Amino acid sequence: FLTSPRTAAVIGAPAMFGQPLAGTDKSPQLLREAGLHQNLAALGWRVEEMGDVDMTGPPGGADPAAAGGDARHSLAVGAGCRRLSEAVFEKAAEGKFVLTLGGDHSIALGTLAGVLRARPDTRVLWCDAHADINSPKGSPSGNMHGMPLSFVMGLSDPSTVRGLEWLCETDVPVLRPERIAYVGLRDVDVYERKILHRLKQEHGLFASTMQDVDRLGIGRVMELALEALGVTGNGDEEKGAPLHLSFDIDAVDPKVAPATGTVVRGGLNYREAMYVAESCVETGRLGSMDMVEVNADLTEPSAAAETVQLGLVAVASAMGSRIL
Ligand code: 6HN
Ligand code: MN
Ligand code: MN
Ligand code: MN
Repeated sequence: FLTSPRTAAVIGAPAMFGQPLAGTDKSPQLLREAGLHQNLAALGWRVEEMGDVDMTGPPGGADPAAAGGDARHSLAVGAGCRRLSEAVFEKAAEGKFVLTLGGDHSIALGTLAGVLRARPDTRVLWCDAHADINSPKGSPSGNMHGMPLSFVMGLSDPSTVRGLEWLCETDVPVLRPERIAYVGLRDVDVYERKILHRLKQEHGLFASTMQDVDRLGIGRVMELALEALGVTGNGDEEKGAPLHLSFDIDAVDPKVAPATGTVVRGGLNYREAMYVAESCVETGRLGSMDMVEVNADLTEPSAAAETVQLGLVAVASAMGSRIL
């Protein structure tokens, strides 16, 4: 699927309407300014910078706050994600590695729609403190960064949400529960718990928690996750399914990654976070990645800079950075 294996398309998705706190929209630029391109070039990548997708709202500029209710700002989220999905689709179809810089996690609605359309066999590693599988009705907050998987997995009907109609009109295969694996979970809502239990029982969904990391260690957890996804890869580029890594920085412990909007204590430590990225690239199947939920406006500058740096290093790890 990577016909242009050493070319990485970098797409900025400065989204903030999937949650209530301004600042996630600045991250693509902060990650670039911190040296993203130089890092990727040093790893041997040819970098194709696509700039930022407009994530602000529907064409014509209707008030993004006007739509929503159970799915807040759905017009803005939907319109932005539609544009993002087109950009991701195009680059994935060209056989390039697609790196998308969020933005809040609602952008995964766009990245996954694009990558699944181009590479229907895609498997997803979801590294997050949260399950992001709420339906508009089940969500306690109405924030769409907690919902992307519900739509991409066909659990909520996009045609019922203003701004998301395009998702059913486009030829995007549904992401089946067997094709997603969670790592880092520790804050799951009541409704989400029901869904995860059902998907686990009926489809063998792989949903690991921080307790599993405690018990088994990150090495075994990642081994099980990738095994469940069927991407234990032996480096054979011809065989096996592509892998997408959706990396929510709040998967990492707030002591290490404080600059994010929904902090939950008891997260991955620095090395565990790197290990997640490293074991993804080691499959030889990783073809796309999201780096999301960095919000440098929420802490004092040095803590924010450290979080941006962590995001950068996680991207580098996922894109082949080696200790030895
Ligand atoms: N994220 N489960 C909570 C909600 O509001 O639905 C938190 C979601 C957080 C989403 O961090 O990407
Ligand atoms: Mn998330
Ligand atoms: Mn999260
Ligand atoms: Mn099934």
